[in-house]
Amino acid sequence: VMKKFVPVLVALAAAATAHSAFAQAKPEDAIKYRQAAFIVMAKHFGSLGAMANGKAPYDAKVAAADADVLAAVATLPFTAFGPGTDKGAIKTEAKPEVWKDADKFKQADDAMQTEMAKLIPAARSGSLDQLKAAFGPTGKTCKGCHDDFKSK
Ligand code: ASC
Repeated sequence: VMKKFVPVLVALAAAATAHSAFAQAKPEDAIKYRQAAFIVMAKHFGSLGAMANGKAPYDAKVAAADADVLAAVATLPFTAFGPGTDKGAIKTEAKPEVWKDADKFKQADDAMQTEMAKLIPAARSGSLDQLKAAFGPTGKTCKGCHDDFKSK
């Protein structure tokens, strides 16, 4: 009887692993990937912040280019915090709470996505006032997640 179900189980397992880009990778591959995404995000988020805070001259083209990068890259790190990626051959600053409080971690990512969904059009709008209005709330979601889930 069990034999009959083996092919089904194999198919289900294949479907489940195909879901995550990192299912068959080493933990450090996922760690490197998410760190790389955060480095790129910090660069372009920082560029928007410098303009929003008057530390760099406002340049609508630069702001729009930053927005384009963030629109793609900000969606990526969450996918690389899968099970088993809490440690690996390279150091991670992710706290165990990422996996222990997985629902809360997902909420933290959702909060960032919600604010990014406002920041991105604001940064593309050509209006410094719109950029200023959207920047702070997005930065709060970065900080909120770091406070709970990133070791110092
Ligand atoms: C940045 C950056 C972060 C956030 C965070 C906001 O520019 O690199 O991680 O803002 O500092 O508090």
